[in-house]
Amino acid sequence: MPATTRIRRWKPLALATAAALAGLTASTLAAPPAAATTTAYDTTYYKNAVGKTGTSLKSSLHTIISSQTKISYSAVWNALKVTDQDPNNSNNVILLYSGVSRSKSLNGGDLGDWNREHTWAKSHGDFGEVTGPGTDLHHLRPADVQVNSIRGNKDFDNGGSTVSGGGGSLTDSDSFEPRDADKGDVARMILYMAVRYDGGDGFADLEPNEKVDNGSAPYMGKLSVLKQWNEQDPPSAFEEKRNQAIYDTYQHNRNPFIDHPEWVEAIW
Ligand SMILES: [Ca+2]
Ligand SMILES: [Ca+2]
Repeated sequence: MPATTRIRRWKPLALATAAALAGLTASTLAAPPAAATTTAYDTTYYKNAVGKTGTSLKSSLHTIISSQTKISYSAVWNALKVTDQDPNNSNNVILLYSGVSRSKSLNGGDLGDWNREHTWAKSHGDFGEVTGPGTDLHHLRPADVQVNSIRGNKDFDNGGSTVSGGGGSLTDSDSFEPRDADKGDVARMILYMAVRYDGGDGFADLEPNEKVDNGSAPYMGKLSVLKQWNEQDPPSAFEEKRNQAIYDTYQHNRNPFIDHPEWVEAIW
């Protein structure tokens, strides 16, 4: 499989500089759209989606990514040991929210263990742990048992007090803010779930909204904050590698927002 190559077609800064040299003022320039990216999959996997926007893009992506292999909840343990392996220590996984590197063998439910975090909280739409959204690796990450418990089923938003052992993550009574390095990852996982699950397969239609008290409704907030986080924390090599591993080895589908983060703005 070819590695995903991210090529910026043009850079807003370079354009602004060129415009300044040409004697134009910045105010004469239209605000540039999020930089378009091209990937090795645009002429194959994403062929029917490229060039579309809005509900048409969302619908095309839903069809594309819904063709997938599904794995059981018990198989998720070993998959995460591969997808989330510490690039500097093959005995460990990197934990979401805290960024801690922890032994793969410490998977479990006790204090000091890591477990399987449903970034889209499984109670939001009540999909549980049966094969389906509850076992979809694109939003499952290893997390510290205690930090996972603090996050619980809260929606995502900015603000709160420091989460103990949370790597800089914050929380208050109704929301959770991941550490900066995980903000974009969380946004892209949530929005993947919204596109992938549209009410078929016997599961709820998952969608983002602007609330932080969604409870068991099949919604996750806050969309405006998730969009900011997607811009603020672009896809990292770690995130791209895990997307590739899920595609190559486990589910054979991709998270379009890791390949094309600008598609977040194109849809929402
Ligand atoms: Ca990140
Ligand atoms: Ca949906």
